[in-house]
Amino acid sequence: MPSAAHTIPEILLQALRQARHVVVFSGAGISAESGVPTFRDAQTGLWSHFRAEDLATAEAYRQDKLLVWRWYQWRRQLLAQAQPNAGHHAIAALEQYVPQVTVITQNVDDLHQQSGSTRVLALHGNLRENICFACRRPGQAGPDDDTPPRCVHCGGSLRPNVVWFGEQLPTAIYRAAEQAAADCDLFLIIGTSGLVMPAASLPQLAQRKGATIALINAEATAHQDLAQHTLLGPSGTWLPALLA
Ligand code: BV8
Ligand code: ZN
Repeated sequence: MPSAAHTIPEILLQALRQARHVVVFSGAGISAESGVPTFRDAQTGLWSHFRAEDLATAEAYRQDKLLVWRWYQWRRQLLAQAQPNAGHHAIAALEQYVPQVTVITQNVDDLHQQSGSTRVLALHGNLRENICFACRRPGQAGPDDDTPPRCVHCGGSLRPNVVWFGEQLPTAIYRAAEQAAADCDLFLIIGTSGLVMPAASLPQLAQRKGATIALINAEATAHQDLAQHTLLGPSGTWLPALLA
């Protein structure tokens, strides 16, 4: 439970109470306490064992389909054990007393959706889904498929339905995210290093439009100078205290 050290500034609580539209912008940090490794945390970050450029790109898949496929299958196995944590649940509960809540997530783990949030804009896709590398139509794969199954429509190989580096974000989803950032009164940045574009430009858009910005993260990040409020520490502790 939150200790006295996790005292929320009264002015932030007031901004939350008065908010008509709250945006929650999340990254891998919000899922860390669910046991899903983040990308850049030194001790557990996936990238610390691999290089993003070697794995999360279409070029990497062309170069070494099995390596990339098996990395994603390994991540899906981790995800199969993961449950939403107190931070996800606090965000879902927000909908009971804020007229409009939009979750914009960079994560591909589906945990916001599983915790009950009803409006989730998944900018980078969904690790649980597969599409065909050639025709991009949906395809089915099982946890034991250690080679990418074939597309039933065109015979191409399946790939995870995520946005790789160098690939465009889904246009309608990103446009909805920009509209939410421009419309909201309160923009909460949760568990992201703020390095990946164009997602990391959304907080600036919210700030330009006059929203109150609050940041919750285990450590300082690039977005800190945008935030009126910075709460350093685990989101699984701060969010229940903020949204209780
Ligand atoms: C595009 C899906 C163009 C795949 C992901 C040079 C400069 C600027 C940009 C670029 C550049 N070179 C290339 C680019 C563009 C590139 C980019 O931004 N690169 C970065 C690395 C510099 N972007 C792209 O390629 C994007 N596409 O630009 O397309 C285009 C345009 C038109 C037509 C065609 C093409 C696509 C980007 C999407 C990439 N896909 N994911 C997969 O999952 O495998 S991004 C990946 O990183 C994840 O989605 C992840 O969410 C995301 C961001 O990372 P974070 O979520 O922030 O996670 P991270 O580990 O970094 O940080 C976690 C934080 O949490 C830490 O601060 C930690 O302290 C904190 N934390 C940890 N535990 C806790 C906690 N906080 C609170 N509580 C805790 N318990
Ligand atoms: Zn196909």
